[in-house]
Amino acid sequence: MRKRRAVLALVLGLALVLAACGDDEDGGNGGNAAAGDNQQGGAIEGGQEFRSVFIPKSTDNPVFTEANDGAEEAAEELGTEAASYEGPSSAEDLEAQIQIVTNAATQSLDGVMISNAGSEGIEPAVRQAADAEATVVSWDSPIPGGTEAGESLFVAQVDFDETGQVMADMALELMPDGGEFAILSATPDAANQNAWIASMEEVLQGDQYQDLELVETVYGNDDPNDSYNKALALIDQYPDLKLIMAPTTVGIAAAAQAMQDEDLCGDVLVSGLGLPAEMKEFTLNGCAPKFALWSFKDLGYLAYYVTYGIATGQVEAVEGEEFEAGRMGSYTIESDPTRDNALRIVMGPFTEYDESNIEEES
Ligand code: RAM
Repeated sequence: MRKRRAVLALVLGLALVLAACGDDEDGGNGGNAAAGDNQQGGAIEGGQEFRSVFIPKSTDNPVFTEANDGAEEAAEELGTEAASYEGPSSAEDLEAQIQIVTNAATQSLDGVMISNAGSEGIEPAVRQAADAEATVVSWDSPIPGGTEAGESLFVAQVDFDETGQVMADMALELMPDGGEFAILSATPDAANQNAWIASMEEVLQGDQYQDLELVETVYGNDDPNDSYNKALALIDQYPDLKLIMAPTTVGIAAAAQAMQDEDLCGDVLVSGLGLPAEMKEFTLNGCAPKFALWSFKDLGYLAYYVTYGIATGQVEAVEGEEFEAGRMGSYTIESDPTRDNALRIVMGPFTEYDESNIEEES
């Protein structure tokens, strides 16, 4: 009897050593069942258990519903459980978002996919979720502290510096003779908008933009009424204002509506990042002749795919790694040039909209 126990202990010990070696090989990155199954560049395969939460900045914003539709499409394709869609009802309610991430940690979820509504405030909760073995992937708006804060990867919609360039170029095209313009942003500490604004301000230093004068940046908190009122306040305060640049789908639609209601379309133009379905009317009537965006549905699809891939050990989440995510094709993980100690993949592309394509795209 004693001897049999000793043999059993030896076998168990060996199994543990082998399991530990396996973990090392796959980088120890959140993997479970399928660790090491996937070769570099391989397609992420479905069928494994994956319990997750998909967290928008707020549930009252249609772009996030589109992203969640994409995540559901990915779940169906992979034959996995759809993520539960949970977010604050307002993008200003940072505490509610932090609470959802904290809950994910206590529920032992495999994946947390988040568009960070705030800035560093979310980091203790992200750390808690990562320590509880959840794979945390940000999409749309990243976790500032990156991998050190517990984020495995950021699924960037487009390159953040390119966003600044695109907005500066649209501003120049809309006011070729120069003049005053203002930025109407989302919440004051939204990680994505702040990075885009910083990059736009840098681009504006270039000689060709010297006649564009940025007078102020105001915040409508991704709330339609608040954004509408902030747009009205801008035109009151700056009678010579020629353009409102809104790097938020909520802000741009509200500002365009405000200019239309004030009969100011054409005098004060509106541009930025907008949802084609919400902007069509304003593009065709000249309130917002030009704006840009990417596909939120594709972004949600890709975020779900790669989070599942990391959580199941098929993707290690290391720099230089290539993988294939269903209908979105191949991506290579790279270090994020806009944050220290952070990894990203870039989805793209940007689509610019104007009267020539708005009808077919919306
Ligand atoms: C709003 C949100 C979102 C941003 C878009 C452009 O819907 O702030 O985070 O990506 O605008």
